[in-house]
Amino acid sequence: MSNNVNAHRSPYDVFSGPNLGYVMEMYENFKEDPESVSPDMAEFFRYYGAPVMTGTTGAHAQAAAEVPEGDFGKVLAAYTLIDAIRNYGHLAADIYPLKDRPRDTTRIELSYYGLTEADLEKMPAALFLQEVPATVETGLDAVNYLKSLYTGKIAYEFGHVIDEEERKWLLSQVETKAYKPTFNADEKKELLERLTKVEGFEKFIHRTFIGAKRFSIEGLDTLVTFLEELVRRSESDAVKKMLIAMAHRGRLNVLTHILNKPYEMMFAEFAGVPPEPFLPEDGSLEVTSGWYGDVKYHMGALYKGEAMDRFLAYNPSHLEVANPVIAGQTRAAQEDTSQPGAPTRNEKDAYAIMIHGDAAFPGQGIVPETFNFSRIEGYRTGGSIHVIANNMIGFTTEFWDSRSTMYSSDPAKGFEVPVMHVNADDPEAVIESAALAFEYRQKFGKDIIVDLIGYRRYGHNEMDEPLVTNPMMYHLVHKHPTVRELYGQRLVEEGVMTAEQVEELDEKIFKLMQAANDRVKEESKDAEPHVNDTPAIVLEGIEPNIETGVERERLEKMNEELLTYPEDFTVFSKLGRILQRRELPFTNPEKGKIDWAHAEQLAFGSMLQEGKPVRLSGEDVQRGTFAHRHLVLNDEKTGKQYTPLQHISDAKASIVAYNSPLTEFALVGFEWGYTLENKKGLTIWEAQYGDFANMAQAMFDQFVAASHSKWGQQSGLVLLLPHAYEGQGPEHSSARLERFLQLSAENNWTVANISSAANYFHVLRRQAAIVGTEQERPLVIMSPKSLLRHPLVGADVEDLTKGSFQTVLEQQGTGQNPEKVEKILFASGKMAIDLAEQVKDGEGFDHLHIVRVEQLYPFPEARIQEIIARFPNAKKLVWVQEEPRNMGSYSYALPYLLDIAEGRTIEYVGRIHRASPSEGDGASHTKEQKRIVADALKKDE
Ligand SMILES: Cc1ncc(C[n+]2csc(CCOP(=O)(O)OP(=O)(O)O)c2C)c(N)n1
Repeated sequence: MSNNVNAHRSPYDVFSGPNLGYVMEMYENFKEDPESVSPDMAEFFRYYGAPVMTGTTGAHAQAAAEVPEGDFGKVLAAYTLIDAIRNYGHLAADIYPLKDRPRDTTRIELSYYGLTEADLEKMPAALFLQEVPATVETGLDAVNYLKSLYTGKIAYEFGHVIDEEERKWLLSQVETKAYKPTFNADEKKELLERLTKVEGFEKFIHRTFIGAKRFSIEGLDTLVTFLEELVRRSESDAVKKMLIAMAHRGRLNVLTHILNKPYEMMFAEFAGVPPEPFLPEDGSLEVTSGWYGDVKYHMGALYKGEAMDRFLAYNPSHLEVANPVIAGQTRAAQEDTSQPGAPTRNEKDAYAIMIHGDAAFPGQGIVPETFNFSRIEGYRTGGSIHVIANNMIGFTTEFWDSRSTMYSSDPAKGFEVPVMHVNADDPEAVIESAALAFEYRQKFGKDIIVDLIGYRRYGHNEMDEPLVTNPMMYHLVHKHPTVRELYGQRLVEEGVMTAEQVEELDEKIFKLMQAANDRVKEESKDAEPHVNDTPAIVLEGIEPNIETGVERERLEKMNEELLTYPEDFTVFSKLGRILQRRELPFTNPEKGKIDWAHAEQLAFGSMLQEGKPVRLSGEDVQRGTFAHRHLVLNDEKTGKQYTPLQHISDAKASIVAYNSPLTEFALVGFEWGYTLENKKGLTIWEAQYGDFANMAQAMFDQFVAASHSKWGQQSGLVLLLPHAYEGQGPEHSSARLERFLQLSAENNWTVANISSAANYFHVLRRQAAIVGTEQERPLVIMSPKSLLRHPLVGADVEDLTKGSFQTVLEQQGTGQNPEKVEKILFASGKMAIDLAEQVKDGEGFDHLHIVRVEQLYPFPEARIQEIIARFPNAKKLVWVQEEPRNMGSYSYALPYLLDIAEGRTIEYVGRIHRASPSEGDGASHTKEQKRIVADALKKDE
């Protein structure tokens, strides 16, 4: 049968001539008085609206001619029934392995529409199906045929897919049974063997490592079958990389059977001996691990297949958070960033598979956040395949306490994502659903969901007794045969295998596992447990003084190019004038300095010329929250965009800035994922205001701060978090610097609060220099607001042509008479500039010196020691900050100050302990800020 079923044509197509005239007359009557027509007809008109006069020729018209006069109401009812089967068949489908949910057939009963079998037998099947299978002759056959498709082991929900072409395609695939497996005996035996391995692996661990947590897949064994089918199809469709995000459940099985992590490695992990000796010698498997490590069901792997790579993302226990990470990583895998301009992309090269939990999917907000990326230019990946590993329970919580929707998948419907609910006990149906999901993704480049419905054979983990909390479900589970047993029985019934052969297969697989475990025991006899020392390279930190200056000629030429626009491009005139001032630092330095955004653009441009791409993403980043950046310009007349940095000469890499959706949590995850795959340049996330970074806290805790130590995953992600006390109230003041400092250890990242545009230029370039090297680590910048254009912050061209990032700067003007200095102030970022504004050239401030701590972590202890050694009479070290005492950097810096104080006293100047980061009104802020500056600068009596 062809794929040409016209599943959604208008029911009016079947009427022509006098029949159509009759229907129209009835419709007119209905409009005047709905009760003047029969109830079924009234419902039909309500549903389909006014009759339309299209499709009155060809097959339908001929078929219509065969409808006996006077049966219009019945035909209309039959149409409504057919439509209902397609739309509501899922309610009656056989998708629950435990059969503990009623199958609702109400809306697909003939009687519901006033129809009898005899009525339908009088109608030709061609009325309802364009391509009629040989066995289908009458309308009744057509109804039964469609019922068999829509109420079987796969239930389809396509009604919410608005795109007509897509919906037609989906229905036609179902109605032509396009992907129904037609396995021969050998293929069936092979499938049973694979299912036996999936089950055997879990059983073997259960018996051998008693009491070990493994978050068994059992009850959803065919999740592996599903992935196997995706692998098969992807490989034959020239996909280069498949990237999977999943949580704990079933992960070990997926690692083993999809990522090809050897049984020996898995058993070694359970036995607590090093798994590395069992890595395949052919180099096909890459498993990284940090020095501190993580539990085995959080570890990922990369399998480098001959045809395609398969990657399983490392994940923390936080459910669903790996989804945006894998989306970002997939995006990077699809992109080529090695050419000037914007990156180019091939969405067929790589795709993401996201495996969700049925409780987590509707419960976690990061799920819709990630779905929202799926069709947005800067974040799309051409469709992810989603699987809800639906075991009908979350920990001990049953579905009615987990969600307000009927299906776990329902929240995705707003994104028009087609949904299939599949009975996980039927491996062939599972394969069919995987095939349809893959082909849909490849054809339409959009997301699709398979809600794989099974059960959980044990408690949340294998030590839990689920009968305590979920007795009704578990009475059923305990009686329920396994997928392998069911499929084995089916093959016996079909005569493909004997019961003995099924049994032998089970024993064969058990022996396979046994042999693997024996090898582990034998070869690990003398193995030492892991030593958890931080590697020396990590402890060494970033090599000091990486030279990051750029020749003046290069900067000057680039600057000119950045201010040259295509002839047919009109920059908004006021902005054009503002940008033109960027000429001054080069032509008339007395009149203008290089401000923050200007320094940033010159840094970006220089990176592009060095082959280092830049991706900037965040809310309103093209212009910049504070209207400072203008990396992307908009033509005042046409609205066309122009990105000058995409057009500079000698560029060898791409640059792009995407205004992001109003999302933080998933977005940080996305950009983080991007950095794992693209190791060439800078990937930057900028928060609108730093306080919104709060929304992504779990990403910082679980990934950005800790991934190197846990999983051996390095990233050079840059976070720009506007932070400074400028009277904007409790939220828009603080990026919660203290949280980043609290997470700082083992050189896991750099945390900076910079007070000079030149130093910003150099830190960006230093960051670009370490990406992709062993020194790679994230960079967290408390970025400025009012400082963006502050004259004391601006740079001269010469500041960019030489030197390197300075972890510490000394305030010009102070400390000129070392003998006279009584106290040394330490401040960062805007606080340092507030002090600088007062001390000016230092006159009247001989009693103090100011040290700007530009890099807070790693704390530049040695540099600071060198500085304070120059001031023999300084008896006091004063930490000055804007934030309350329990926030900001004071608590973090205090132990370092104590270390270097050598008898000097340590003083704190800043806001007192507060529950909220800052006062709410501008006047109080100004007063408090003045008080802090005055306290810090005063000469002690
Ligand atoms: C964000 C988050 N909240 C809570 C938990 C604790 N937790 C672990 S598993 C689980 C139940 C998950 O249920 P479901 O999504 O159905 O997946 P299943 O474990 O049943 O496969 C919970 C609440 C967690 N891991 N992550």
